[in-house]
Amino acid sequence: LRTRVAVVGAGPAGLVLANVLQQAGIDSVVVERQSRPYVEARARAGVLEHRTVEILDAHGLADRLLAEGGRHGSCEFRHQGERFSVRYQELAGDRAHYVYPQQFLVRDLIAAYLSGGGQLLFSHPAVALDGLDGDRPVLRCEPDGDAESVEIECDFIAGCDGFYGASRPAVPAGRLRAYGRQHEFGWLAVLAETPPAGEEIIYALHEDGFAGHMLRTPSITRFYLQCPVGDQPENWPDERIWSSLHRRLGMTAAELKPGPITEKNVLDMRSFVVEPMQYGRLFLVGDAAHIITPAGGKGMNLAIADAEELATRLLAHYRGAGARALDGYSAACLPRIWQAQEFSHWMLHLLHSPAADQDDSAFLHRLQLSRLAQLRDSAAYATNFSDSYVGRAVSPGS
Ligand code: RFL
Repeated sequence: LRTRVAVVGAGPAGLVLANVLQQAGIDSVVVERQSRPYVEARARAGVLEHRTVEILDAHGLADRLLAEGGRHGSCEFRHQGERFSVRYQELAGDRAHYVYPQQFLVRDLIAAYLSGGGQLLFSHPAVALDGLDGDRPVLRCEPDGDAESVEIECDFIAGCDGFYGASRPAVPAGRLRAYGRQHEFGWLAVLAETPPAGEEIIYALHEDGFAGHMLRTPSITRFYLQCPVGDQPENWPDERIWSSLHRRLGMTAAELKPGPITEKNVLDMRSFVVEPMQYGRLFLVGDAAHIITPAGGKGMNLAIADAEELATRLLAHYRGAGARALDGYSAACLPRIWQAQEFSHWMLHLLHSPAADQDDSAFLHRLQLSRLAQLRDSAAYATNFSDSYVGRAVSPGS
């Protein structure tokens, strides 16, 4: 096969990139390790920033999301019986979040790409990326089953294959610098068939640990429960999950009705960034280049922002702007990524109860309570939070 841009991975990053290129008449082939039903059912994120929706809408990719997604502009914090809301939409100049499950967006992006004539090879894991420092890189896939391997010769490879993909490891040792942190607590992520208990995302600080109530759809809710590092989902039978949620969120079973739990995973609470996000003709996009904890809901938004940045630069390159357009990709993305990392880290330490066996746990807990009080009492603090939480206002392409 031959194409101009080979895209590895059909997650939000790869699919936004492929759609934007296609609309500009630049051909691409997307290869995806998993099957179509699998990626269309993989429930992960659900919070889209204002700017992300602007990017999608500018490319005609937001119709369903705008019709079906909920618009949300305030969130609630709880601690020891006290509750207060931060109206971030008001504080951030009418920017709001849209709540729309990631798998729905992936489904919409796949449909748009295929209906435009795009080539998307499911169940085709990339296994080798060669010639990245030359003019004609080659991507090799080994399809599931007995099918023969596929080679795609291209101008550029976009590595949009997530943290555990094949792209980043294809860069020779010593060419990328990695910055990372493994956090000292875990999160049990739960997906349940129960309506949300109210219209706001709720962050509850509790001596047993943080609990989060996240919106997804009118009948499905995501919850997070802080747990020790290395904890296992088997330690969390459904009854324990519901009783912990009720206790930490300060809700009765009538307010938050237990329903079937469809997923429980202990998340790897890790932050990670590589610099630069390019090696030769390979560009790393989204989770392939950086991961962020779910605190603050930034991962999918960063992935889509990277994809848009790369698409804009590839377009400029094919319109004759020369190599400089592409060379600036990494430097253009990294400030936004570090800003999101800093926010997510701050949020993590706002939400988490320090482990009781930590020497300085009482001190850290006082800091946590001070952050919460400032968020409640200081308009300037809450405005700064809102600006970061809902994402900066930048028009697509600027
Ligand atoms: P993805 O979505 O992981 O897509 C990568 C795709 O690449 C495929 N792949 C390969 N394909 C071909 N060959 C190979 N060798 C391959 N290796 C992998 C994979 O099958 C997959 O289809 O990365 P992308 O596009 O960069 O998007 C990133 C987002 O998915 C991620 O940042 C978010 O889901 C993170 N995240 C959240 N982000 C938010 O913005 N808001 C949220 O509220 C939020 N909640 C979450 C989250 C992530 C979670 N988990 C489980 C990781 C909640 C959870 C529970």
